[in-house]
Amino acid sequence: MATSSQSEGGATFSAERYFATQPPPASLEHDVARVKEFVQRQLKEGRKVVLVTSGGTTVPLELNVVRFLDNFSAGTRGSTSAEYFLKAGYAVIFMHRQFSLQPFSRHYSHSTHPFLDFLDFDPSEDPSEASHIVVRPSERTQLVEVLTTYKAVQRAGTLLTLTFVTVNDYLWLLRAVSQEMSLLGRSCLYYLAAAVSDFFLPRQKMSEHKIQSGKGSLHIEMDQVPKILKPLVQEWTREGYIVSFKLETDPDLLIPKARQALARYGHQVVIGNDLHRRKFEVVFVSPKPKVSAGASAEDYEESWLRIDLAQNPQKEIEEDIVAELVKRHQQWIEAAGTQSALT
Ligand code: PAZ
Repeated sequence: MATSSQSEGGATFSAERYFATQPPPASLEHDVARVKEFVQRQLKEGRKVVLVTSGGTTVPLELNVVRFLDNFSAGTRGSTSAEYFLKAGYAVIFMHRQFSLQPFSRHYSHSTHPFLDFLDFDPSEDPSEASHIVVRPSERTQLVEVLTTYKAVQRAGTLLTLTFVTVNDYLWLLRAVSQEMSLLGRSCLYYLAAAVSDFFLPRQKMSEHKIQSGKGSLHIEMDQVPKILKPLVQEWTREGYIVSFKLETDPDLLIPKARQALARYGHQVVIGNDLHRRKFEVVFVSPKPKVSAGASAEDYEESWLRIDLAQNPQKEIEEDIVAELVKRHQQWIEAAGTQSALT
């Protein structure tokens, strides 16, 4: 949401100040109880757990909200990746924007593949009296595959879904979930693919009622959302393997911004993606082994991941992203084991 007329200054909230002044969402306690139970079960069953965040956050402009700013994400990256993590044996906490794409049901999105289009009346019956509805033959193979995995995941209890709408819901939920997940130590992975607003309107500055027109142009000054990766890495989940995403529209900014994030927050990987190339190209940026605080550009390494959609239009880049992260996460767990054996 940065604009070319952005001014310097304006309030920057620290995470502490943010949580001391902005109210938690009403559903937080209930969500935390579900996460606690889920984490305990996965601990008992010895599974790794990944938190996938997905979809965009809104920034309401009024307390009785009529208008809001939004972020573009459809939730494709997050929902697709969640399926590949489940396939790789992870339990998944899928924290997503309400009504954005979800694992499994994403294959039947109302806009690209509406479910009414793959159902038919039984051809042997009169449609006006039909008692059976059938799936069109051309849709059956995919439906059986999706349904089989979906049912298996339900039986195994390895998918927990949480929803957010506003950036405030997102921040409170992320803090609470990461604090619960910290019990898992190095077995937890964070895959932060949601498109989160950088700016917000504090509750104290919001108009109670719908902003009225008729008084000329509207000027809104927003404050900066706290840089939440900092407390996430340094306080809430010190042992988690943290992967953040960086979206840019200027390709020249992608790698410098990814390195800057790693230098600032000290987490494990930034995956950079360009808005228009994100379905077939991403870049993994990570510290070279043994980089300490105050690192310079030479201390980071990049590896590009590309797929050829012309050759294979069904291929999903998330399959390769997840495979690479599963490998890196395992190496990181093993490296910690080696370090503690050496000390
Ligand atoms: O949800 P989607 O598939 O349409 O988009 C995914 C994405 C571009 C939002 C994600 O890959 C990403 O980069 N998230 C972080 C965005 C950011 O820089 O805040």
